[in-house]
Amino acid sequence: MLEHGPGAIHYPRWLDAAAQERLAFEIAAAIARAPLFVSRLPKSGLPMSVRMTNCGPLGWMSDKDRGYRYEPAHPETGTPWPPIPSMLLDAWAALTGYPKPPEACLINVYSDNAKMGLHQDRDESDFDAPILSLSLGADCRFRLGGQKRGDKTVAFTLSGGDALVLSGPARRFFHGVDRILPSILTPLPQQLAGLGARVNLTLRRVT
Ligand code: MD5
Ligand code: FE
Repeated sequence: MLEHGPGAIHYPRWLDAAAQERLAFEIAAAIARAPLFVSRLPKSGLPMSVRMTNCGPLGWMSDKDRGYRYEPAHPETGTPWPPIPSMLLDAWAALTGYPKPPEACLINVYSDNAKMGLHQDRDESDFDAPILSLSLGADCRFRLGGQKRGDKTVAFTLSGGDALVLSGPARRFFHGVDRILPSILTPLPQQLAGLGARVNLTLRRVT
């Protein structure tokens, strides 16, 4: 357990190899029901480099005209998002201790060259609930800043099986993924192989 900043707690290898495979199986089933799609930045319409989908009552997405938001259904199929797998609900309870269950689980799929620029998560009404991030597959260089864009940042590696809990001040910290690291040692479990190099699951309260 490592604290990278106030309220940013990193649990390296929180999921063992067998648990990573069970989770990969559940996520592959969710992707089969809710296909990966590409979100676009507001106004510019530029595509994000990650592909994504969601499970849970609400899912995060963005498009050119209406921007960042949560929606109850898939933007292309119009079907409600599939349920959050029980092992993720269990992980949320065990790691956050938060009394209410997560409402959204964003599934981000990174190819070798995908990244995510420094940003704050602020499309939720509930800023007091923690966020839980779980990673599968390739390592990434993760960057964590402070509550203001100009604050100093630290970088560390997130690996497959790692959990990161953001609560208190860290809930509002700027963060991003600088790059995916060579994945020879930690390929995605075979249930997800072929889709990309790294998968991140972000569980959140929204309302
Ligand atoms: C990822 N996803 O690795 C990350 C994991 C996103 C996103 O950032 O918005 O889809 S979520 C990590 C996170 C959330 C909120 C606060 C902090 C990290 N933090 O203070 O480090 O795909
Ligand atoms: Fe984020």
